[in-house]
Amino acid sequence: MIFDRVTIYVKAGNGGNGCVSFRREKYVSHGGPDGGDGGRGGDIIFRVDEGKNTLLDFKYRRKFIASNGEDGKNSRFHGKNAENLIIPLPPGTLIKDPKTGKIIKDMSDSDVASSGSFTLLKGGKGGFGNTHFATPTRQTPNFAKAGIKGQEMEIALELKMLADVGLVGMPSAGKSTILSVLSSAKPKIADYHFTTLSPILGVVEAKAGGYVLADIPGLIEGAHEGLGLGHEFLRHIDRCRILVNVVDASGSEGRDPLDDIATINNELFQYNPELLKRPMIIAANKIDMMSDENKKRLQKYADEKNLEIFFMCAGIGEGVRELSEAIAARLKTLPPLKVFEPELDISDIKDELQDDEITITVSNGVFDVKAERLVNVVNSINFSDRESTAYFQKVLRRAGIFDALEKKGIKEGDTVNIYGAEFEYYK
Ligand SMILES: Nc1nc2c(ncn2[C@@H]2O[C@H](COP(=O)(O)OP(=O)(O)OP(=O)(O)O)[C@@H](O)[C@H]2O)c(=O)[nH]1
Ligand SMILES: [Mg+2]
Repeated sequence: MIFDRVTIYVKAGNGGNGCVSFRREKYVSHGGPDGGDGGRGGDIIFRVDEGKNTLLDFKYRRKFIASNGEDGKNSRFHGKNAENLIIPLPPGTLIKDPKTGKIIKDMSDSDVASSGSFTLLKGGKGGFGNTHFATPTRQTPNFAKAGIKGQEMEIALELKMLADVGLVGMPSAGKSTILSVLSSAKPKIADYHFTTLSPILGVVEAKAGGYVLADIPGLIEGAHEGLGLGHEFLRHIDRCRILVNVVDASGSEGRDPLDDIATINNELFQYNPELLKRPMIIAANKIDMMSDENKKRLQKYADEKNLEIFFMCAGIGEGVRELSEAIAARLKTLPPLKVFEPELDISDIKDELQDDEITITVSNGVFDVKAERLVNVVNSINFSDRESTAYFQKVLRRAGIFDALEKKGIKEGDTVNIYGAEFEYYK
């Protein structure tokens, strides 16, 4: 079974911490601060790999965590920036928000085509070393900044193949046979239903131009309710510019070809009403066993609906090229493959990730503060150093923590706990 939808977890690397250090030189009793900055964390980057056609790589690996930047070192040595994590995706993959199903990025858009990749998450910046905190009045800054934590999120990947033309029809209508005549693809062909279990692409060279043809597993009435193989595979014709409705014109299985066409149209409609607006061509197959009556009825139907119809015996390749030339000629008049517009701005999601809430719970007279953004700060503070704690106070004030505490009714002398750092509250 094709593996074409998956949810994965990605996290950009954390920035390295800034370093606290002081120059130690012979004959210099009090060297200045020389702690270097932390390195940048790795980005999460997606790249299209033309050689892939499923999301199978993600079957057993669902977590992708970019490396962290290196911590700064003494002598002003900057910590090394981390390598970016590059994740290859098959062409035609959509990146979506798993919660809303909204599209964040279509990896087949012109943006990705020109730059070759899409950066989803930026690695965290490295923290400043204590060198940055020296001022004329603060000559021995005993603190440095921690690196910024890399952002993390879950994303859904969904493959929508890049096929110009999709073959749809009932099982055993001859879809795979047509693909095998027109391209070098080797789909399985047999006289039982659901021979084809996953969509197959073939490249077709016609005189009027080349195109990509997709063979989709057979649909039956009720496919949209999960009958047969279901209609899940129709996802792969979402981008198609032409649909070919392949029908067993002989009615060899006891069904009526016109009913079959209607059934397929209805299943397409159930999946996505938009699909019925796509240009459609009828491929009436198995004419070696077709009655004149059926030929007339099919021709009449096509005329009435203003559809092109091609009669063929795909089993021996007869009439298939004519269909192919008509497809190629028609494609020339149609707009290019559908590209999906983003429905969700990734920077909005990132803001949401950053703009975490401040929660304050009071128990036994202790005000417990939780806010994701403070974790980094708490880790970077040297609580035995007066200037470092003064800096901490400043950050808390700026982040609105003090205001939030006041609202909760804090009084001077009460105890505040922020991720294990405890202190008494004074204005
Ligand atoms: N008599 C006749 N049989 C044909 C013709 N074309 C294909 N067949 C046979 O019809 C059967 C089904 O063909 P496939 O190409 O596997 O049909 P499919 O539409 O891909 O079927 P699924 O993959 O099950 O949906 C096979 O046994 C073919 O040999 C034809 O023109 N005439
Ligand atoms: Mg088939």
